[in-house]
Parts: sequence; structure tokens; C-alpha cells
Amino acid sequence: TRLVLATRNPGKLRELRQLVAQVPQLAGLDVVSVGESYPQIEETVESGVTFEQNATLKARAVAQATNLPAIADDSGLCVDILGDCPGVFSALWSGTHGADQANIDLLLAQTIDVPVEQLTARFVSCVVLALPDGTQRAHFGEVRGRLTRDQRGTNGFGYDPIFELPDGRTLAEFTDGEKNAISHRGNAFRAVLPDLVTLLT
Ligand code: ITT
Repeated sequence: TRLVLATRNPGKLRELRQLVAQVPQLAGLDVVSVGESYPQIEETVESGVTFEQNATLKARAVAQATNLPAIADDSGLCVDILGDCPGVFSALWSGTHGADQANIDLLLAQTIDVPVEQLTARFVSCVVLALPDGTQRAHFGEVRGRLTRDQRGTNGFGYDPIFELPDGRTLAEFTDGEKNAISHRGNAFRAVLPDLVTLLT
């Protein structure tokens, strides 16, 4: 069976591939991404107001267009003192989709007066598995941390360089494997594994 990862974000694709590769039960699956293998499929309009709605829109669109099982992640950074913003708007917070540094700069400017100990935040992920016959499963994951104004690290993507974990490192200072072991996306993906095994193998 082929499984399509419904993402065009290269950072997410690297992480999802690393997660899939760790699962012996998925060894027989041919895992591809929409960005690499189906670039002709139109990008989904993420018109939802929740992570689950947007992940469902992306997974369903790709399952329908390919007639194959699809997995989508919708995720974002929820800052407590900002009432969980940027949330579902994380990717285009500065107005340009996926402009990671501009997004970070704007978020730090918006919180310039907030003492760092109040800059608690969490990353949230919703992973949706959608089959062509309409079957759907949704799972959530999160990781808590704190924003730092001292941007550090070069791995990962998005807001990773300003998201600090209790050990003092930012997520951008974690390897992909270390990040997946604790991250929102890793946790949501691990929760969907039993569904993959039941429904696809
Ligand atoms: P796809 O929809 O193609 O998967 P995307 O980047 O547009 O890619 P989202 O709409 O789910 O995905 O937006 C997620 C944004 O949230 C992402 O662009 C980052 O700004 C942020 N984000 C999510 N997970 C993150 C992570 O692990 N580290 C840092 N930032 C993250």
C-alpha cells in the first residue's frame, strides 16, 4: 500500500519520514509526500478555525485526489499570554506563508514588554488519517515550553529557534530524532500508529 503525507513543508516532511522509518509495522508501506510525488494537486485552502478542521481538509483533499490513504498534520504555536495566538495562523503570522524569520520577529516584537517567565507556550499538532472510503481518524499532541528572545539553533523549522525546553535548549538545538521523541507532531503521530496498523496492514 502507498501512504501519502499531505504536506508541502520540507521540515515536517523530514520529521514525518523519520517517524515512519522507526516503525517496523510500516516497513511494507510505500510512503510518499504530496509535495514530491503529486505536485500537480492543488494546495488546500486552510479555511478552518481549528487544527483538526485544517488537518481534516488537507488529508481528505489528498485522499480524494490520489485515491490513496493520506496523513496530514496541522500544527502551530500557542502562546499563553496571547490567548493561544498565533495558533492556526502560525505559518502566516507575518502575512507571508512560511516566512519563518519574519514570523519570529513579529512575535518577539508583540511580546517585547512581557517578562520572559510569563512567555509560556505550547506547540500543538493534530494529525488526521483519511482513507478514500471516507474513514477518518484524528489524534492530538503537544509539547510545553517557553519563548526565549535569544534565538538559538539551526535545526528544525518555524518557531523552533525561540522555543525553549526545560533543559535550556531550544527545539532548534535538538536533532530530528530528539525532537520527534518529545514534540507535538511526534506525540500525535505515535497516537495514530495503531490506526495505521489496523486500517492499512
Ligand atoms: P503543510 O500545511 O503543507 O503541512 P504548513 O507549514 O503550511 O505546511 P501548517 O499550516 O500546519 O503547515 O502551519 C504550521 C506552522 O506552525 C509552521 O509553518 C510553523 O510556523 C509552526 N510550527 C508547526 N510545527 C512546528 C515545529 O515543530 N517547530 C516550529 N514551528 C512549528
